[in-house]
Amino acid sequence: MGKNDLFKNVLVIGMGRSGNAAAKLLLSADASVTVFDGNTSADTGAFEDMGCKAILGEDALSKADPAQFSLAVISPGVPFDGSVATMLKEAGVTIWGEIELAWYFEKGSVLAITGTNGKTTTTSLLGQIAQSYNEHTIIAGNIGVPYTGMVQETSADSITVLEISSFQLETVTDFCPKVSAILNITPDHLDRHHTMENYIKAKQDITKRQTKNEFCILNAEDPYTEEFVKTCPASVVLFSSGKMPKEGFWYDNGVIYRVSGGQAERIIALDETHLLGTHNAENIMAAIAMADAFGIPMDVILKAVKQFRAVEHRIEFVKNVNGVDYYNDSKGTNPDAAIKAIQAMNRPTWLIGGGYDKNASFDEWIESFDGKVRGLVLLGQTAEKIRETAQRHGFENIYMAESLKEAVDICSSNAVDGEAVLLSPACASWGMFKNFEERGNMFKELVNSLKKGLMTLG
Ligand code: UMA
Repeated sequence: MGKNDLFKNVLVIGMGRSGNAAAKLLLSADASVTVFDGNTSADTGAFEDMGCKAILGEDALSKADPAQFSLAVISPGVPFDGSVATMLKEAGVTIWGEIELAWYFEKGSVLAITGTNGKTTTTSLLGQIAQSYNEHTIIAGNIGVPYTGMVQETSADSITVLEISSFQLETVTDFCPKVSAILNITPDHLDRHHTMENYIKAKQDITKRQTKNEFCILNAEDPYTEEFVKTCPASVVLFSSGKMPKEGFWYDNGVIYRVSGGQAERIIALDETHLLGTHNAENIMAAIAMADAFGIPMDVILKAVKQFRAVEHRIEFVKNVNGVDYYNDSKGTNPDAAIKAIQAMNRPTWLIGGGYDKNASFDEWIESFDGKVRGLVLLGQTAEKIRETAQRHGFENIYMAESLKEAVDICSSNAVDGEAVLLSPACASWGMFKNFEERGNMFKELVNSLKKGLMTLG
């Protein structure tokens, strides 16, 4: 089907950030656009003002004859095996995700990052490196800036640095980055992908169209990405924070090396950067490896790495109140990310956790407390499940909170000089907040309103 036919009558599924940007892009390509949302009370105003038709609710969609659509563009949060996608597939409608739609319009080079954790830090860091090399750099994707909203700014000489989630990778077909990276794979989003195999497959699909002319950066210490080395269609570059790889990048004892022909050459020490922890050394190696594979000179790369600062909502220091350090790790949306945050704490810590249930297991998270967590304050859908897990592991100092405000109050009235309070929920924010940013911003507001020498009052 040619572009004109494909874009004749497009259905955009989901009226969030992704759907909004996709609709605008399609309209600018003279498509006729209908937007759909499963929420029957979604606000259609902004879309209708743009010139889109709107359909709310699945009943209305089935009555609107789904077969009329030449293409559907599905938002990442809408399951690809859910009832709406199934209805469209059965009606013979081609379904693209926002990445595939944007790719259709891409004119420059794409560097794309996926993985369970570290995506946002690595994307931001690589974005900063690329920007220092080529001003015409765009940073987009799951990071919160829809790729479809930025792609029209691309040109033959531009670089697009993308953070891509497993949700977005479920729907890629032709998308082909020049350099990709899979940082790590640990259980996450199993409510959506159902099995670990499906989740791993989605992550690996970042390389679906790559050949040996393109590169894929893989973590040699992660069993799933290490296994993928054998079948990855792209030229692989490894990084490792354990055993030295024969070729690639290696982190050992505070120093990052470049390894070539079995010879390690020191390139930078972690304490020359503003980032902390082994997980960040891995993110730095991945960003350096990607930039290097793309052809950015090492001196340019290292200068940008030294300047880079941690991203918002990721073990972000908020404030010291009455001798207590408050950290916002709202982006710790799965147990593995939350474990990294606990490991990074160097004081006894009051931990705020819990949120949306993604069918995760919390055992390893609780085990990682390792005497460091003084009290656990739980909220959200998973609170009871986490409490049961913690008690099973013999952790008893647990408080239940109805709201984030109550959780902060419990922590501020218990934590003493020399301790820390960490919001690192190990769960998504959905259900109580729009997204992790809203949760993190509210935490920061609550912390910033704590008074020195006083507790907050209900
Ligand atoms: N909706 C339905 N049916 C459903 C589910 C949702 O109609 O079954 C509707 C909702 O009513 C809502 C709209 O879809 O109106 C929301 O769409 P969305 O959930 O795709 O959210 P967007 O605002 O479009 O944001 C999406 C990504 N969200 C998700 O993947 C859940 C954002 O990633 C991304 O930044 C943005 O596109 C731009 O690309 C956020 C995220 O939480 C940060 N990602 C997950 C993560 O990082 O763990 C994967």
